[in-house]
Amino acid sequence: MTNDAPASRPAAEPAAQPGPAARPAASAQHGTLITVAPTGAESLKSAVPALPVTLDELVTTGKECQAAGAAVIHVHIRDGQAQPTLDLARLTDTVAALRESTGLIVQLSTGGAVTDGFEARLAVLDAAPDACSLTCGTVNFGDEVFSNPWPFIRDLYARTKERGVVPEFELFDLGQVATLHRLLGDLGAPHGGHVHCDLVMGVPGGMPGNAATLVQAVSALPPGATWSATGIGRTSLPVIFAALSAGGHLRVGMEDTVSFARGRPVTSNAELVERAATLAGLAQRPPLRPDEARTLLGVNGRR
Ligand code: KMH
Ligand code: ZN
Repeated sequence: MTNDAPASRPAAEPAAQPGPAARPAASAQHGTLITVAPTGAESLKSAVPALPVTLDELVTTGKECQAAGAAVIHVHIRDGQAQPTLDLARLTDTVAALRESTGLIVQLSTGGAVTDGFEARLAVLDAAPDACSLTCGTVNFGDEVFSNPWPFIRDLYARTKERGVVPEFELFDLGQVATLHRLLGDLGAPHGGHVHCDLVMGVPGGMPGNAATLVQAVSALPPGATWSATGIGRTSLPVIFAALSAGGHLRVGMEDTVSFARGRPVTSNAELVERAATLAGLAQRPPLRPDEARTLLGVNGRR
């Protein structure tokens, strides 16, 4: 989902930074995991021409974003008419193509679009991604409802464990943090043994995207969990700064914001990743490479 334009002015031209491949390995504690969410299910290609919707566009975006500092790609796909789809053959081809052309951890969305049914969302795991998103509760989503009842959450989590797919727990509000505790209490640790969460902030209907809320949410997470945060629309930059200062990781991309600055549309996902990587570097926590991210998240090596 994207919302409004960010409230910030354009960032100053950043100083040149060595790319992630050019620097020595960072320890996970001292690096920043950057996830790119390039497409989402909400924006129309006709309204956002820079949105990657074809497989070629997605692969090109993945390569550019890896070069800019991303280690994980959160994937929604589109059909031949650029509409959101969970078509299994397309998902399987997408996983293969991203693996072929990038080193990114491939995380498929199990959220899909608000119109997708539970069976199709569960079947996403049949495409055998490295990782998947797993939202821990139902949330109002603008004028829609993003439905995630407890039995579905539980079934999806059980299936990630059976299939050896590493879940990322998407948390849109504090009640969902409580559900995450319930899930781990009932079914135990995820595949890979490590709990990683993503705070999705600023959705109209979810928790607001500001520093005070972020600190509260982080304090409620399970001990030992790592977390990233993403701010929707105009909350993108405040959430990046709050997450970096609180020791968190980052998710950016056109799924979450289509404005780079007030009145200035995003021209590519890579420029959002570049900005996040620059800010992470300034915070002395440079981007983690994909191999470092695999270690952090407990994701298997390349399949
Ligand atoms: N498109 C939203 C309804 C996810 O990817 O897991 C759900 C979403 C979350 O984007
Ligand atoms: Zn998503």
